[in-house]
This record gives sequence, C-alpha cells and structure tokens, in this order.
Amino acid sequence: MRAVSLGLVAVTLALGVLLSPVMGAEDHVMVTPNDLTWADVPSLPPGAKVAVIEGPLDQATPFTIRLKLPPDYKVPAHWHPAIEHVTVLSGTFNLGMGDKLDPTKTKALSAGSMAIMQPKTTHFAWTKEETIVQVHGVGPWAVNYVDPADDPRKKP
Ligand SMILES: [Cu+2]
Repeated sequence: MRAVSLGLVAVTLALGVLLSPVMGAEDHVMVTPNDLTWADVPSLPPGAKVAVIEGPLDQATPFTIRLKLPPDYKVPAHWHPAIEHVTVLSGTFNLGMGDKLDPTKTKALSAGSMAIMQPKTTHFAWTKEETIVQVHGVGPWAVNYVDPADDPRKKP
C-alpha cells in the first residue's frame, strides 16, 4: 500500500515537472494597440514597420504579427514557406497573385477584409494610404522574393 502511494506521488511529481513549461506565464496574451512595439522590417522594402505579438517567427510555432505600411508603398512579388493569413485592420491593402507586381491586377482589401495564401503562392501588394494588416500562421516564417534583386536584405 505504501509502495503504491509513493509510486503515485512520483508519477504526479513527474507530470508536474513535465507540464510546468506548458502552463507557464504565457498561458494567455492580451494586447491593446498601445502595447505594440514597432520595429523596422529587414525583409521588406524600407518604410514598413512590424510588431510581433506571438512568435518567434523562425520556429515551428504559431505566430501573429502586424505590419504598418506607409502610403504609396509596394511589396514586390514574393512567397512564403508557410500558409499566410492576412487581416486588414486599417487602410486599404491592394493584393494580387502572380510573379510580378502589377497594380492593375490587385483586389482592394478594405479594413475587415481577409486573404489566405497557401505556401509558395506568389503574391504582391501596394498601398495608397497608410495601411495596417495582421498576419498570422504557423512558422517557420520567411519572405522569399521571386526576383532576388527585389530583396532589400541583398541591397547595400
Ligand atoms: Cu506575403
């Protein structure tokens, strides 16, 4: 009887140790717009800002980011290794599918709109006014340009 009790205690302790990282401080996230910290985005042309809400993006874990794009901004044709969910929060996100940015082949996504792109789907976007979009998915995340010359990380 005593041996069984000790065994249960041992199992309980072992589970407690195993579960503790999952039940850690990050069991929920609540953010308001004022909580966000905006930073430059090396993978996008200059002028865009990113706020990471959930991540990290380079891991096989859910991520949520916001992108703030200035007026008259262009995102050249690119693709991602993971599914992309884009929700437009403010402004207008003009989004098109294909290997080359063509402003005549985009759909104007107003605030409240959403787009979903499967992995490796090539797409491009532009803005006329400041636009904020929220992107979420499951990492690892990356931005790969169709034309390597468009990649700002490869420019001096
Ligand atoms: Cu994209």
